[in-house]
Amino acid sequence: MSKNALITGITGQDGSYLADLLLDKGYNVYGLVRRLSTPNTSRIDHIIDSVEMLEGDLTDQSSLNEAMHTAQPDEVYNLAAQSFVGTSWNQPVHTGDVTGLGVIRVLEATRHIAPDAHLYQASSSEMFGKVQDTPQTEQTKFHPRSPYGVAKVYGYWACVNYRESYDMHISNGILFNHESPRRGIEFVTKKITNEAARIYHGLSSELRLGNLDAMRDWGFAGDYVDAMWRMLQHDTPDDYVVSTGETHSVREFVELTFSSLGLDWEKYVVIDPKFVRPAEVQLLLGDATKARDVLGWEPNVRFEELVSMMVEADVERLKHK
Ligand code: NAP
Ligand code: G4F
Repeated sequence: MSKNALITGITGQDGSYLADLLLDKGYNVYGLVRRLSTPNTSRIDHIIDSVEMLEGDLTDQSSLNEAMHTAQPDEVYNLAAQSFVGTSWNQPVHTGDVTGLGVIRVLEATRHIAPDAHLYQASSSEMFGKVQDTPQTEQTKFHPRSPYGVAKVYGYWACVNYRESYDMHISNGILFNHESPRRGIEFVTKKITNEAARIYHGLSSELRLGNLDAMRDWGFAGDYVDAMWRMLQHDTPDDYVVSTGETHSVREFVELTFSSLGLDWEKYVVIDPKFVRPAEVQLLLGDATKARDVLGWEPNVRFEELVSMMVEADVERLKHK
């Protein structure tokens, strides 16, 4: 019989790739969507008739309980969050409510209504923040550097606590940055490829950025949702770093993007203090040995391929503008 999966955050980048993956595997997929004045389903329009949408919000316990009752999930993927680090300084209380306390609400709904479900929590390498070891592993101490990072640490420990308190099958994926053509426009990779494609088509003349020296371990979202699924198939729940093991600066991302379009980035990029953060995560580099050894997971897409995939998608999308 087909399994039921409930995905919170199905309209986001990862939710859309995960829904693709689970439908391919024959799951019945339920997606939690919040009420917006204009529906925001562009990333899942291609599968909209194959998923069941349930209205709900991570700040509203009763809607989560209701969604859990309807979906009767075998697997719960908690991907919903206020996920943009920059915004978390402007909206720290909202970020804490959704990204932190929201996890407890999902855990409570699962504990009372689907206690045998396997649950995935979207934890983040932002928890390492001011890194204490390099590369970062499951043993590296957390030192978050933003209200978002702080909220993710709360969510992480809430999951460990529910696993230990109630013997529930709960796993944290400590995912490093992962990108794709479906990435939100405010994140630096998509901002760069989108604006470079606009410059290439003569639609724009500059790209305003903050700290070009920040280093990130960037992977492909399509590879990372497979790691989420593998965690929930394992007999025992656990916590795993998911990363490529390569790190690159924002500057390198910019250079590669512009050079692939035959453009000199230095003519277009303007440093704007508005995009410099109050506290920065300078270096992220993950060691995913445990995920490889225990789950058999490996990333397929590497940095150069990721950049060209995103550039090509944006050039094509903007071709007729
Ligand atoms: P995303 O594209 O920003 O998607 C976030 C999703 O959460 C969207 O579907 C959004 O709905 C939903 N959401 C926001 N607030 C909500 C609320 N109050 N109630 C219900 N749903 C709400 O993020 P992503 O890149 O797919 O990331 C997925 C998860 O992984 C997030 O938890 C993120 O923090 C975490 N993570 C991401 C990365 C990464 O590099 N991508 C790395 C580590 C961890 P709307 O469409 O209505 O806005
Ligand atoms: O693309 P970003 O906004 O991603 P960030 O802050 O690393 O967070 C992402 O990855 C986390 C995993 O580590 C997730 F948990 C989180 O949800 C999100 O998906 O910024 C990347 C780097 C930062 O150092 C930032 O300061 O790029 C730098 N940057 C420089 N100029 C910029 C800009 N970032 C943005 N968004 N916009 C700029 O103009």
